[in-house]
Amino acid sequence: MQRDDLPWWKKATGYQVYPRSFCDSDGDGIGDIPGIISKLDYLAELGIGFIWLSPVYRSPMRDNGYDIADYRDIAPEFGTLDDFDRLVTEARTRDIGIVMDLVVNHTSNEHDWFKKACASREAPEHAFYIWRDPGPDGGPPNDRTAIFGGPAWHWVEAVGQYYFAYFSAHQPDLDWQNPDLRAEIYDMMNWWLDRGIAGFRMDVVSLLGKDVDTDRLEEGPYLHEYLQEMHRQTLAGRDVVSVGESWAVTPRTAPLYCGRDRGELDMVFQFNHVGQGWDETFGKWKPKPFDLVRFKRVLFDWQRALTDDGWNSLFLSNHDLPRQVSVYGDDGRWRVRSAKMLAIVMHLMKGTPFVYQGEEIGMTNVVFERLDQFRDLEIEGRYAEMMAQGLAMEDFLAGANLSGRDNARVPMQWTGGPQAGFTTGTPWIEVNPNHAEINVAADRADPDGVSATYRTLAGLRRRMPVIVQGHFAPVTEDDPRVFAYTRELDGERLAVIANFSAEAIVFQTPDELVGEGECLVANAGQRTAIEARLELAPYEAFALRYR
Ligand code: TEU
Repeated sequence: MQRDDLPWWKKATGYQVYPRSFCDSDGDGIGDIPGIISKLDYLAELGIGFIWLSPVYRSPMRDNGYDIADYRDIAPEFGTLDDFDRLVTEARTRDIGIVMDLVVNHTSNEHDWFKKACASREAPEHAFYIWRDPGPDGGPPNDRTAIFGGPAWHWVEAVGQYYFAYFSAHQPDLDWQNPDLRAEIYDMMNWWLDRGIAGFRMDVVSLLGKDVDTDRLEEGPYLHEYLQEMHRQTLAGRDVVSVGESWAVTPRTAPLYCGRDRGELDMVFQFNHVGQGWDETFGKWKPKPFDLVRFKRVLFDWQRALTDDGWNSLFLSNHDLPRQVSVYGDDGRWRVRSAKMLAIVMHLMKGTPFVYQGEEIGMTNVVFERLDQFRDLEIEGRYAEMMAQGLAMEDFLAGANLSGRDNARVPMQWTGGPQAGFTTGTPWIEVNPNHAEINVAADRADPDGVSATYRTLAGLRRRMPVIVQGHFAPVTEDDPRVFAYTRELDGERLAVIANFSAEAIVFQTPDELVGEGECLVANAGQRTAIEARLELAPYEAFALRYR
């Protein structure tokens, strides 16, 4: 049975563009919108259905655009509103939607609202932000610290109050409890939706319902009331997609955001599968050795939680995370094969897959040897903290190289030529020297390149309802080396099997998987049967449709 009533974003593969690092058209060393337009044919060939565009709004770029100074204008280094409209139109002609990044937990401290808010308590904009009087000792209202280091409260002499900024002092939090502020945001969202965008990715969405007085920040008391209101006033009745980013959401709370009858969002970006690899004390700066059983447990729990209601997003990479082949695969000898394996395993689960720029050619982490090579404000904040704790420079650099956000932010590697073909000028952050070997031109020239597998996967998803809709069933959850599952819809059945290790192994196949069929995708040779005693090559992965 064909199921053509499915929303387009369930059949589509998403692709995240980080504009600053994607393609520079004018030689200033910073990627821009005309650069993105020039690569639309490349993205269309890859078979993607929509682009999630990291912020392109006017911004002082302290956090590369996640600090917005004007919600209704484009950063001059990225282009103009006309360029943006052209991007939307040009993408549409290729059946690609443009999904904007909605960053409304905070603005930049250079937003006009905030400047007015700091000038006078009487200004209406003052009430757009979170202000509190000093605590009893004259200091900040409480000792909350900011995500990027230092205190979360900052004193403004002119109004004699502290403002709350959960990320950095340059990113003051908006007061969502103020209905006038919420109305401004909805109005702005409609302004973009009316320009023809395909939806929103919503930055740190689970912080919007916070109550700073009781220190309930994540998934706070007002969250779902606001998301429902937002939906009614902006998204309802439009054929767009909405994805809420949350570091706090769990399989238990996810249905509250994306359950069918909730009237909130279509799906969430969750990070449980990322966080399972972090140290209890040092977090991402000291990751644990990869543990497949732990990793599968989280992903399978999410598959189970949203089996009948809600929808999963499927991803391992974004602009905040290190490169997936370096974390979960092998970025040396088995780079190409393990990059394909990760794609096969992720894209064939139930949900909408997201590819982060460069992932489709197996781009790896970069190695920086000096502090001044990093650009991320998180590294800056973290460095100050670590030095205060007496950490050795080399230990700091090791953590930053392993987990720092700049890994994902070095320029897209288009060619093996100067500056990886990203710019004719000096890039704002150094290119990875391995672009000589790892680049789009080389990968595409190779029929066995990584991007060929991504193209195949996107095509399969468009064609095969079982990939979109099929029931998901995990197999051998406790096996420390094999990742396997089945999908089933209306009598059609698929198996996906992957060896997450650098050794050739023999998998004692559970009876339910033994059978013959057609190979849909593979990274180490075609397979037309799954035997009881299955020999798997290092990092081998494949999907088989049973006869
Ligand atoms: O990220 C949310 C967030 O919490 C991350 O900053 C995360 O904590 C961090 O990467 C872990 O090291 C979103 C954006 O994706 C990120 O780029 C922004 O910096 C952040 O919000 C603030 O807008």
